[in-house]
Amino acid sequence: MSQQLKSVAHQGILFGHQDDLAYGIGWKGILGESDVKRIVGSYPAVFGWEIGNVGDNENLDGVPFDSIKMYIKRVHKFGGINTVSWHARYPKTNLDAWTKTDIDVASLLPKGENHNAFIQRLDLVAQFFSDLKDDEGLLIPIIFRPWHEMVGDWFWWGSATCSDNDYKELFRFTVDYLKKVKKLDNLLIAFSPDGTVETRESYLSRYPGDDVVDVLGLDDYHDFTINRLDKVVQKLSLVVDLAAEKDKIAAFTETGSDKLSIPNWYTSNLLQVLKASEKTRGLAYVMVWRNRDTAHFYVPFAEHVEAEDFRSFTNDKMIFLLDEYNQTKK
Ligand code: BMA
Repeated sequence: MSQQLKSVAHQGILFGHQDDLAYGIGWKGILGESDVKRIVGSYPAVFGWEIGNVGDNENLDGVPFDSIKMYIKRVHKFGGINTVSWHARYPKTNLDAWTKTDIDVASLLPKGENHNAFIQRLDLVAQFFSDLKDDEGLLIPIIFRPWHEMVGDWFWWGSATCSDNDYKELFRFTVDYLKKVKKLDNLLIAFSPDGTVETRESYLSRYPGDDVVDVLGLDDYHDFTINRLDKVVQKLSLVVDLAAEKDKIAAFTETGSDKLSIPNWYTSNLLQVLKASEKTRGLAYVMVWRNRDTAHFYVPFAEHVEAEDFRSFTNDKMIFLLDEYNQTKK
C-alpha cells in the first residue's frame, strides 16, 4: 500500500471521508450506502474509521465495532484505503480524549504506575486490528493514526498536559507494542499535527522518529474558517517537503468545513489549496470528517445547495474517487 500511495501522489489526490459506509444524513447502517456515492456515483477512495471506546460494543460515535470491521473488509475488497483514528480515553480514569484532569502521561510508560492499564487498552486495539483479515487470512493494510493533533491543547496527549518527550515515548511505545510485540506488520503509521504548527520546528517538535512513522499528515480546519488559504498551502507544502526528505507519504489527514458553512468550499477553498503548487499536488490523499447529522457534516447530501459544488470538485481530473483510484492500478 505504501508504494501505491507514493505512486498515486504523482498522478492525483485521493478523496476520503470519515465513517462513509456507516451512516450519513438521514440513514444509518444501510449496507452499500454512502453520502459520497449518493451524489457523485462513486465511493471515496479513502475511508476513515474511529476506535475510540475500543473494548465496548460501539465506538464513541455509536458505530458497532463489529460493523466497523465488516466495513473495513469491504473497503479492502473493493480496492479502497482504510485509515483508523483513536480518540482514546485516558486509561486510568476512563475519561474521554478531551478531558484533561488528572493526566500523567509518564505514568503510562514502562515502569509507570498506570502502565498496565495502558497495556490493557493497547491489547484491545491489537485485538481489533488482528481481526481485520482478508479472505486468504492475511492482515488487511491499515493506516493507523494514533495520538493525532498533538501540538494543540485539546486532547490529553496534547501540549497542555503532555510534554514533548512523554509524547514521543507514548507514540513510540504504541507503535513498537503493536508492530513488534503484536506482530501487526499490516499497519502504516500516520503522524498528524494540527493546524497550530506553522514552522518546520513546531511540526517536528513532537515527531517520534522516522522509524515509527510512514505517513506525514496535517489536520487543519481552522485556517479555512478564518479564510487563510495561504496558511493551509504553506503548512501542506511543509508536510510535502518533509515527506520527500524522509521518503514518507504526505497527506491532508483531516479537514473540512462543518455544515459547509463556507460557500463553494470544495472548489473555491479545498481545490484551490490542493492545486496551489507542485508541492501541494504531491499529497497522496485528503480526508474530510463525518456526516453525523444536519448540525455536523462535511459532505453535502443530495438536496443540499453545495451538492453541485462537490460534484465539480470530484469531477476535477486531479481528484480521485474509488473508481479512478482503481484505474491507476491497472
Ligand atoms: C469530532 C466530532 C465528535 C466525534 C469525534 C470522534 O470531530 O465529530 O462528534 O465524537 O470527532 O469521531
